[in-house]
Amino acid sequence: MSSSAPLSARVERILAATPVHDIHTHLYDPAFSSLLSWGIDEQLTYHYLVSESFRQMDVPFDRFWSASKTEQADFIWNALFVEHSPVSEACRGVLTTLNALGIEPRKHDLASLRKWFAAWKPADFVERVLSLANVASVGMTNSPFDDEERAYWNANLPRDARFRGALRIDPLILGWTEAAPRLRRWGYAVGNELNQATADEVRRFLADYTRKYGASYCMVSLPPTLSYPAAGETAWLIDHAVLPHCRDHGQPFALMMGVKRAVNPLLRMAGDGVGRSDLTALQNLCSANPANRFAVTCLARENQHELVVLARKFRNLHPFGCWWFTNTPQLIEEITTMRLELLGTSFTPQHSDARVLDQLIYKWQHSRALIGRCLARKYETLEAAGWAVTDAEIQRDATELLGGGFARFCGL
Ligand code: FIX
Ligand code: ZN
Repeated sequence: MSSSAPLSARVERILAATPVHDIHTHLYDPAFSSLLSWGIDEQLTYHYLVSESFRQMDVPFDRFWSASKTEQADFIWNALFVEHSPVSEACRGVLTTLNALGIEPRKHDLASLRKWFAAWKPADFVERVLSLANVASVGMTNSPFDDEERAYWNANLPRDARFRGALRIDPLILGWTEAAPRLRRWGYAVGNELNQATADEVRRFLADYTRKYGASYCMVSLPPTLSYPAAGETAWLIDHAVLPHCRDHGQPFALMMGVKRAVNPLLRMAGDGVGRSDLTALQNLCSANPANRFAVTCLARENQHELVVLARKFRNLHPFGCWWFTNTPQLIEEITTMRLELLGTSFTPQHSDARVLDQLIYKWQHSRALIGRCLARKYETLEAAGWAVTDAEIQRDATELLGGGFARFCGL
């Protein structure tokens, strides 16, 4: 396609051809076999679909949770695809994924879809998905507090370098009372009191797991009630352990702000909600710790504008992603356009948050198209002002937005 082709087509083509470095997912290196989810039943029982399905079926919670995964997938397929039109973003995602895999979903029932997936060898399926999604690397979520995952790390399996480590520390800084005895069991001499000796041991723990994971950043998800500075364990641990650790290791601290865990526990993992954060806490973090870098995504739509304005003020702040309830076409367009208009290209528009390997296909197909549309509209306004963008410039920007900018922010 020549540079005389319509701008929107050039942008679409370049974005589609640019490999993405997906900075945050819940996927695992294929060597961690029992932890890597894929296939139609996993897609259908994704927690986004679980919460939607309960609105459309009257299956009691206990009945659903005591069912096998196959039966749960049957319930969800019937409720969301057979008895109602699958217009939600998460439902549409299943169809985009199947379609890209060459399957016409209306010509199949679940039994034949299961057969189709069962014919794949996991390693081949990984290659197929990464290639269809044009994903170059996958940021994992690695938690030292996950026993099943820890066992894999301790087994020192040969690693696939495309699956990149990220140190996840929610239980450490949000649940110190339960975390401290676990650290002690693992050989870190943390006391009950928060003092320098305990901080040093927490830092040793963070350093050990950073090395084990080859982590390029350290991450936490936070409730909307976070305040900083503040009395209490969370702010103390951030100040005395996490931020010094990040400075020592040249790592950003990634914050996912605004999740209200277990708003409805009957929904289990699908039961988390959203709340508006007070971003004064983030402003204080950025301004009090200029030698630290913060990569931040906010779950509440109401926090998006303030996040972008803060990023204009603090160059140690890098907004990323349209997370979870904001990963919908309308909000991606709104948020990405706002970020482009206030930050240029100095942010990372999207991460997939995929939990099922197959989802990389739809999450990136949908997001690439939307990011491309927002970008093309901006370039059109530049052309109107006499600044015609070249393909090389579009390529530079696409590389930056699809992970290049974040890699630099991480010091890679
Ligand atoms: O905290 C997180 O990393 C969230 O992304 C998850 O907790 C959440 O369940 C999710 O998958 C959202 O997309
Ligand atoms: Zn996540």
